[in-house]
Amino acid sequence: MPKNTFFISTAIDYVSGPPHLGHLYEKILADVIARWKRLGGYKVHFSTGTDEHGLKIQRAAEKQGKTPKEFVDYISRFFLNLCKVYNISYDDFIRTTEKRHEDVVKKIINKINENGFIYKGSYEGLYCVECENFYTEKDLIKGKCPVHKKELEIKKEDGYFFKMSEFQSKLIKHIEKHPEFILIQKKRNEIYNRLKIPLRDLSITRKDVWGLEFPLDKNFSQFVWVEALINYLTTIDYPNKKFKEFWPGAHLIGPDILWQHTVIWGSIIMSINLKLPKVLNHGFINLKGEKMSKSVGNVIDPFELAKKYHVDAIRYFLIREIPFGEDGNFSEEALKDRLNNELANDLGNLLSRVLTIAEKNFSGKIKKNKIDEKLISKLDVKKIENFMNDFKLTEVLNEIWTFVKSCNKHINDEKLWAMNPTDQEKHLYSLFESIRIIALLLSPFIPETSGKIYMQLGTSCSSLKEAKFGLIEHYMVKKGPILFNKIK
Ligand code: ME8
Repeated sequence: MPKNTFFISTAIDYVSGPPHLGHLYEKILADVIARWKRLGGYKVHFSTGTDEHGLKIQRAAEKQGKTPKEFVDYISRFFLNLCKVYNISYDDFIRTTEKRHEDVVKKIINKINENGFIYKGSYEGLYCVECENFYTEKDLIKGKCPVHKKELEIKKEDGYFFKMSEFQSKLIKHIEKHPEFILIQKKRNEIYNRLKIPLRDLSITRKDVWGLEFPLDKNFSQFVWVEALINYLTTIDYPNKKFKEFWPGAHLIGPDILWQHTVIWGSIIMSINLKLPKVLNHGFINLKGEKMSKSVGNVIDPFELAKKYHVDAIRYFLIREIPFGEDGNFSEEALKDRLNNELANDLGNLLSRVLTIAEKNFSGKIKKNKIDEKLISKLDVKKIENFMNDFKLTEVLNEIWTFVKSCNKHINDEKLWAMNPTDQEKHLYSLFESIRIIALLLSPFIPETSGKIYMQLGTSCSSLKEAKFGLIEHYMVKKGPILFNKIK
């Protein structure tokens, strides 16, 4: 990716049913990263969207008595709406049933073919419809799909194949030379070890399945995975200006589709001589220890959750609770705890205490003063930036929170409320500067709340360069509604 541009994508979600909290989690992670990069002055392209072809969708539509297109139009809207409700700042919401996608897919398949990596043949294997993937006996757990724990179907396919086997050693070398290709080391090792087993060619066509027509033979539709992965090129308008500006990007995805994004996508990308992207692999959200998924049926509905809790509290909770790359549990009890103790008490009270004194004793006007070095030494912006560069989002929040607590402790230790007005004003200036910078650093995570804080401070920030103390000449503050209501 050229300097100063940043392309981040989420997976495109299957529209076999409405979104659950796992889908939301991924979008929030990507949103935080995209917002942070924008604050850092990057030109960002952030894509998300829906994956609308394949047998799984076809069967879900049949169940509802709808045509596949009617069905995907209906379900895709839930995903779009999810982005609106949760303030996901995407630049492009891509649907694989769009014409622009079909056009790019055609170009890519033709290019792979011209480069000599497609042939006609036949294949029989064990197929998981949920994964839209063939498995070998070795992959199975107790004879069932390793991801969905469901029986597999035997499928015989005549069709076209992609010579993926040719890329095995290149992929191994790439991982060795560029470990950052797969962010999380444990999962990187898993892929690396799986690549020691001979890599089979990939069947890339299907018969009588809802999908895009295969450009080389209209008797076939395309295997959904290959077509879906190409969305990452469609969204940046391959092969035009935007593509040149933004490729290669960073694909944010969950653990179940790491193989597809590293081995399948990696091979496709190599077959058309492009630079490989990076894969940012997060963990699963579990419910009572089990992966939340549509097929298991143990899902949390993010729309229902947003009716009960502030959207920013949900965004904050998911990132603070689950370190990037690890699996984590969701529970409403834990969400309430963080909402009440951290957002309402630590952050909300900090703002409200300082504003109360400023309004009572200074009518909200606080002029520039010497910065309290002891207080600001508790915030290490560089450390936060480094964490962010390594996608250690939980650590970023931990670090910011240590500073929020330090500000509260400072008020208590100094007995701010009981000081003489001259000293009080000095401390208030440092505290408002601290809160402004806290709001700035938190804005990718809880954007609506940062906006509310800025309003009450009578100022706002739009760049990480403003994370410096002593920038504001004077404050004219005004207390507003409290940031977070506690929930019993
Ligand atoms: O796999 N916790 O779509 P999908 C965290 N269409 N993330 C989760 C999750 C959970 N419980 N459940 C799902 C697909 N995800 C394909 C992708 S991309 C070219 C095609 C994540 O709807 C999952 O890991 O099953 C994936 O990254 C995304 O949600 C979409 O999953």
